Amino acid sequence: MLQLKRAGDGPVLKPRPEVPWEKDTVFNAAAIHDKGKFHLLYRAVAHNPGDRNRSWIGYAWSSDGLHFERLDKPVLSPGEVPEESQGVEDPRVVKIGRTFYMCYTAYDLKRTQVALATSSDLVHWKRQGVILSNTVLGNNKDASLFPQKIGGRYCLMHRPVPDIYLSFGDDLHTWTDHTRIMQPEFEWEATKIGGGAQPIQTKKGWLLVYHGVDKTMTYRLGVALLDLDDPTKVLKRQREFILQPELAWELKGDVSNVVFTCGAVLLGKELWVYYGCADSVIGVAKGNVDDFLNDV
Ligand code: BMA
Repeated sequence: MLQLKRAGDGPVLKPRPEVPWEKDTVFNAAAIHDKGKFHLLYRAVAHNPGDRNRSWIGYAWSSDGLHFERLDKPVLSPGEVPEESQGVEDPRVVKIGRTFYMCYTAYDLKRTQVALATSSDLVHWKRQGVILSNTVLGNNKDASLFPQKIGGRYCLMHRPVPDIYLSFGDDLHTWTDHTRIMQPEFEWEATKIGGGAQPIQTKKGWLLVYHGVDKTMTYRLGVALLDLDDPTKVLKRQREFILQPELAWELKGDVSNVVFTCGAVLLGKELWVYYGCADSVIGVAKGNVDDFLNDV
């Protein structure tokens, strides 16, 4: 059974009071390991008068995965297009070829839609627009591309409430074969589930760290394995969650009782899961993937 253990002696990223757009909270970060470094694209909220919880996306990097440097300016800001008037939220990043693809939630107070931006350096991002609108399956979020094409097509994970879906596309704008792959099953995910970290390739399948929300709105993390060639097939799903809110800053914050991931890194057997704590700070917890994959 896989259980994550917290690494470091506290949050790895906290808000910077002197930086206007991230002065109150940082959370829900995409994570990717590239060219020997850990990279985070994280969500930040500033409770400035008039901002009403608007979200920005910032960029941080680290050699050891625990101590991060970051830019002073956000890499993506709300309000540049109408669909994002109220925020750019919960990024998830994969690299296909030489390009980084960031799916994020475009929020305009009425709709949450899946948007995409691309980059060659993780700093400069080019908006590709909304790629899965609310007209397809209703409000949608928690999206990530798979880090490679499958059967010659792009594969997109997303979450129209309350289930996790996959869709397929020849390009990044037209999605077909919408397939529900996971529904809430266990008590700790009774209200809804959603994609968490970007799907991570292992020899045994695509590893999916996802979140589950119980009846009391506590967010926990779980793990599943999808077939490499046909990821609509769930090969295994662990009954027990792998992380739940326990520390002071996970139990209390902007939204209390939340651990929520948008990104993980697999180094050898060691899985590093970056997670937002109570929508306020970012932590990291690790586990050995063999604890989950051994009997597959
Ligand atoms: C979800 C998402 C996350 C957030 C979580 C808990 O719906 O919007 O960004 O961390 O709620 O507030």
